[in-house]
Amino acid sequence: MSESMDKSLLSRRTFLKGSSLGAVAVAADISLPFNAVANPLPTEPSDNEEKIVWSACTVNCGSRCPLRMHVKDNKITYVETDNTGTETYNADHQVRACLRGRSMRRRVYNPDRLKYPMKRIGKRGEGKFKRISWGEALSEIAESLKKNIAQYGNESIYLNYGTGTLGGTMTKSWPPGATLIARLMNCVGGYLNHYGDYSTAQIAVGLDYTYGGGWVVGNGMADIENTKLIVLFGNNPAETRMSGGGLTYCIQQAKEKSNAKLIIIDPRYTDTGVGREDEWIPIRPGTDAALVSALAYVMITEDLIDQAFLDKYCVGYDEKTLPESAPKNGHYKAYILGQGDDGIAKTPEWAAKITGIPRERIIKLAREIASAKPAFIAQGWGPQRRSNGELISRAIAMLPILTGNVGIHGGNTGARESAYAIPFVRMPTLTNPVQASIPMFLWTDAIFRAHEMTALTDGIRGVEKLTAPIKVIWNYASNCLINQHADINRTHDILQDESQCELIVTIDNHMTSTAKYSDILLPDCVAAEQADFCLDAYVANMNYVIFADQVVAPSFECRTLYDMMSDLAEKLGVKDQFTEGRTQEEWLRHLYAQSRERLPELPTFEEFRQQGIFKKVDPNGFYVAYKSFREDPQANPLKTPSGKIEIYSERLAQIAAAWTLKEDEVIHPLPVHAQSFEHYGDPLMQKYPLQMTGFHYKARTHSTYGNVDVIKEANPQEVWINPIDAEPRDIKNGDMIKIFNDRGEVRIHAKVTPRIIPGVVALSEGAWYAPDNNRVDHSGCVNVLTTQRPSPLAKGNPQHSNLVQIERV
Ligand SMILES: Nc1nc2c(c(=O)[nH]1)N[C@H]1C(S)=C(S)[C@@H](COP(=O)(O)OP(=O)(O)OC[C@H]3O[C@@H](n4cnc5c(=O)[nH]c(N)nc54)[C@H](O)[C@@H]3O)O[C@H]1N2
Ligand SMILES: Nc1nc2c(c(=O)[nH]1)N[C@H]1C(S)=C(S)[C@@H](COP(=O)(O)OP(=O)(O)OC[C@H]3O[C@@H](n4cnc5c(=O)[nH]c(N)nc54)[C@H](O)[C@@H]3O)O[C@H]1N2
Ligand code: SF4
Ligand SMILES: [Mo]
Repeated sequence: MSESMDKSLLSRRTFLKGSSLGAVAVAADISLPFNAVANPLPTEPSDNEEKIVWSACTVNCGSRCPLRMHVKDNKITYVETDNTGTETYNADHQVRACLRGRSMRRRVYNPDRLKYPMKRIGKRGEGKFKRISWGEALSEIAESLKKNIAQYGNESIYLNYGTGTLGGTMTKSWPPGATLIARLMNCVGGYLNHYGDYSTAQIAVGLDYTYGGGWVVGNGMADIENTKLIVLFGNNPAETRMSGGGLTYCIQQAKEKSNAKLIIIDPRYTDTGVGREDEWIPIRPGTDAALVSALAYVMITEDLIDQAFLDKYCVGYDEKTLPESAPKNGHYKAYILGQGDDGIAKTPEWAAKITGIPRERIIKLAREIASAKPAFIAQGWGPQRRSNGELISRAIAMLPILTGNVGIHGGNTGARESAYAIPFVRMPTLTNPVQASIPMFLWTDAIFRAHEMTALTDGIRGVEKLTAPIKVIWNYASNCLINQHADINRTHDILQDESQCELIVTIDNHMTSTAKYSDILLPDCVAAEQADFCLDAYVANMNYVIFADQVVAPSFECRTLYDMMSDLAEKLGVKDQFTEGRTQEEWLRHLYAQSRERLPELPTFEEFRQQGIFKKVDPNGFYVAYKSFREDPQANPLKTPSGKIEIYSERLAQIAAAWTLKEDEVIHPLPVHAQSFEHYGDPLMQKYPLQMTGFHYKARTHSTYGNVDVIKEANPQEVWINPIDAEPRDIKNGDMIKIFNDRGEVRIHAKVTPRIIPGVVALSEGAWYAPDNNRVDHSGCVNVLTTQRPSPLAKGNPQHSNLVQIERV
């Protein structure tokens, strides 16, 4: 096994050791060389007694972790994590930060820190700025807002996607409507909204047609205590839910009780495996729906399906429940058996050629899934971040549906596991008078072709068509202008034209690639430089809120978002409306008082400040999605048009008929297997024969922590390639290679490993874009290679669907 796998095993073992938390923090942080930046502006009297103050890591990794910061002389000297609670996973277990959070000092005192407000003097992307005063920066923004609102209307003001401080309350950075920027824009007429996100665009839309009601939930992960079999499709909690509040610990603990088998279906052998799994089934990316279809074929032909469940709770499995509007043999059973339109029986032989999984293994898996009662089948969001992702998300959900595992303990819906949420009160952000909303992924297009974007062509919602281009972009806690958005070279060209989008304002802590493309930079306080509440972790059965207090005074001229927005509100003549006369601390007290009305067991504000973390176990026990529907479908119908699980969706049949689609784009009323662009079997494979998939990496949260030296060293950025693909290319482990397609080129080291299926390479997202003069990236930034073409139904980001070639340099 490869070196980095050993490393990950090692760090996990250390991570789980209960008594050595302090030692871990030392190993991760203190004992390594460290150059702190002097803080020139202490606003509090220096205190040479060491104190411990609770702070938090508020990034968007799905976890939220408490950080107990040791502080002396207004300097963070040492970072620990939660020291309260027990070891028990279904009680108040410790919420232990991962190594990224424990390295927080290196983000706070990073040479990349933005220090002063700045204004661009070079071209966008060049990174040339001059220092200006806060007064100048805010005046310039106010003038541009007024001018563009007068000329184009508020639809020309856009709040870009950004999740750098998703866990905050005052500092919350997404969804746009939950931010302080939205609150201010709503005081002056509103802004262009977006729907969908980079995380779940396809599944959010796709599964809604199956189960209805918007976002589709799964059973809580702790409920696997009640299951016999766990099947994870592209779901990697060990890397994507890393903290002690997260799910890896829960899987271990719950599995010990249930003794359930764990099968992982993923193109990569993930860290969720590493010995914990019973079997890893490597699959070609984008082919999960073909696998599911063949599993269904075996289940149907061997009479292993739950016919009673399908008859009672579902629409469109067979003739009996097929809606009248559907064509003859338009049902799922006919599709699987080859009696539908395409006339192809979805046999294991058929699927073996598409998925790369041997026929015998498919047959065995079908029998295993059908005979395990109950089975917990869940998908992560890797399988759906694709050009056919809507279909794939719905197809995976067919397995629990065919086997009657929905709505029961130990079962699941096929969605990702859900988390228990604490009813904490949020910052009110007022109402947005602008109705228009764009698919998040299409913001670049809304800069230059807004006039042709309609509901039917581009999925515009709220209005029939857009009436104004994007003229001003607010970019708060976001690296999505460049690093995290697809097809960087295309975006670069769009942003070069300063007559199109006139003003880009970035509010960040660090000089990121996105910051370099901005016109005005506003330096924000980090979490440790202000007080806030941190919440909304993806957890098992216990959730928590962290009092993330101010630990040190703001660095340099950094200000809190609340203060900068308050001053801008004054310039726009809406200060009273924006602040309602409160400071940030007064807002926190106000929101907390409201939260205590909902949750009387919360301690007083002062007690909470001392205590740092408030934990609560789900009082209703293990969460079972759609339990009441299962118990009584008449009394508790689903929110689909039929009130049932829609295997055949009439709404999708209508959309498929009405929308303008290209030849390789499929919208289908059934969860069928269909290849789409940049997939296995695409004719483009003659030129670019390797499928390149992405993944979310333990080294970073997206791009955040990407500039922390020690973490980077421990988890190098490299492209995974199987020895079978490396050998004919004369590539050895550690060689410098180039990855390229028509969109760009990346140079990076190869990790030659059997942990990836042949024909596929994997590059983690989030490395800091580092182009040379020929636009060749030298960091391994995957978005140089990803496509901006949206998926057909959700108009979402297919950032894991890419065809490339690799050569040794
Ligand atoms: N190819 C490819 N691209 C992807 C993905 C993929 O799988 N493949 N994943 C996508 C997904 S799911 C997501 S969610 C996005 C995430 O993309 P982003 O939301 O852009 O997330 P980050 O890269 O973490 O960048 C967040 C920014 O916030 C800043 N930040 C951190 N803390 C603070 C703070 O306290 N205040 C301020 N003002 N700024 C702060 C960081 O410095 C960073 O610049 O990326 C997407 N991009
Ligand atoms: N450490 C860390 N944790 C994170 C993040 C981070 O950047 N770093 N980001 C957070 C955010 S915002 C999000 S949205 C989530 C993302 O969570 P996910 O979207 O679930 O994460 P990914 O790593 O993109 O994909 C999960 C797995 O799917 C696999 N996969 C890819 N394509 C396919 C396929 O076609 N079929 C199958 N069966 N498997 C496939 C990948 O190899 C990967 O192991 O993670 C969150 N957690
Ligand atoms: S990166 Fe995520 S898991 Fe790690 S400390 Fe921060 S919130 Fe916790
Ligand atoms: Mo995400």
